Amino acid sequence: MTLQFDPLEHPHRRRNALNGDWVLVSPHRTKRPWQGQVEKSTPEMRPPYDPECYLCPGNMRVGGKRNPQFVSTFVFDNDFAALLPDGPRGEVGSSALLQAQAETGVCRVICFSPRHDLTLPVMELGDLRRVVDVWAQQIEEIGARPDINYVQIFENKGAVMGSSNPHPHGQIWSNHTIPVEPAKEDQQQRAYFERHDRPLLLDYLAQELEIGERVVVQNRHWVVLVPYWAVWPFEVLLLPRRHTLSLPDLTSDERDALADILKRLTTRYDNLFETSFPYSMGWHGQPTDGQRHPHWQLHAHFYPPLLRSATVKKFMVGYEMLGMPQRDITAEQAADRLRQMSEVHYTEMTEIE
Ligand code: H2U
Ligand code: ZN
Repeated sequence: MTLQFDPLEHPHRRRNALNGDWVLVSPHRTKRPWQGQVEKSTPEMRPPYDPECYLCPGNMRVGGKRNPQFVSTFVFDNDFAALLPDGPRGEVGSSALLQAQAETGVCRVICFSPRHDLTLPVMELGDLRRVVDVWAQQIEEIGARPDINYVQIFENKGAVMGSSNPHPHGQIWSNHTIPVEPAKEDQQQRAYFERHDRPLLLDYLAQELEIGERVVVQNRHWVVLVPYWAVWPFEVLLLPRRHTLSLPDLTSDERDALADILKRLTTRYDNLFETSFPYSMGWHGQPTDGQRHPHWQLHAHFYPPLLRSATVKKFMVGYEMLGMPQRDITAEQAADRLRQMSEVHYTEMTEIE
């Protein structure tokens, strides 16, 4: 008897159309992953101002510089930058096996708010809109430099993701060369565009909207979905509906809608395990080499490590380091779970007696 392949039952691998990688999916391992108690952690109380915080207004940073009394967002050059702007150019390649290239770039830190106790889901929409504007403005400003060809904006949230400070902040690292992940996406999107004359992610979004089962939340300009090829338990992709190459191209209305969807997504995230949900998120858009890259479609990735509770997280070890990434809970189950979440933040819910 030959068995019919059922992706809801049988181990399989899925291809990431955006970067060309594969992920192993083992749905049979957790038929009912949501049984059992979800541990609740007591919400961490933070003061609106922390005299010890190097990101709070008016405070001294580690390098000896003092932050201004900023009232909305604040951007500064990273005091411990991983890339430096004015280095030499050059290559050494004495053998095919030993190659190096000089790399230069600009690294900055963005404070999302002067308030030490806030996070994206509990910020006001108007303040989130300012964060969107700063992201766009920074890409424009740094990307205009002839020595910078890619600007990577990201946020590491939570101690498990290596964030050094709970004050709401993100980072910018920008390079002369295009980093590995966007370079893979560039290649896949370019190949698809050459073949189909349509941006890969626009076609992908159309299919996902038609199927519906991996869509988490949407508004007039944006869609959040758990990608078919997701590796992290509650990984999502945030996509504009319109063909958009880069954050600075967003209209004012699209930026307002982005603030809305960011708040709604991150609120759902926090509500999942009633905790400040950790993740690394970041924006991918076209390179800033001065050319137009119509095969590109702007998007953000959210990669959260939590699996079952505020304390059970996924580790990329063993087979995943040596073979390929693997997941038990399927993308469809994760999307369903996120769809069920309230858009009222758990810290702001009033108990019904
Ligand atoms: P993370 O929370 O993701 O670690 O980001 C904080 C960044 O802030 C980090 O890259 C920088 C670190 O280099 N930093 C400063 O620029 N000045 C400081 O006084 C402390 C930390
Ligand atoms: Zn602070």
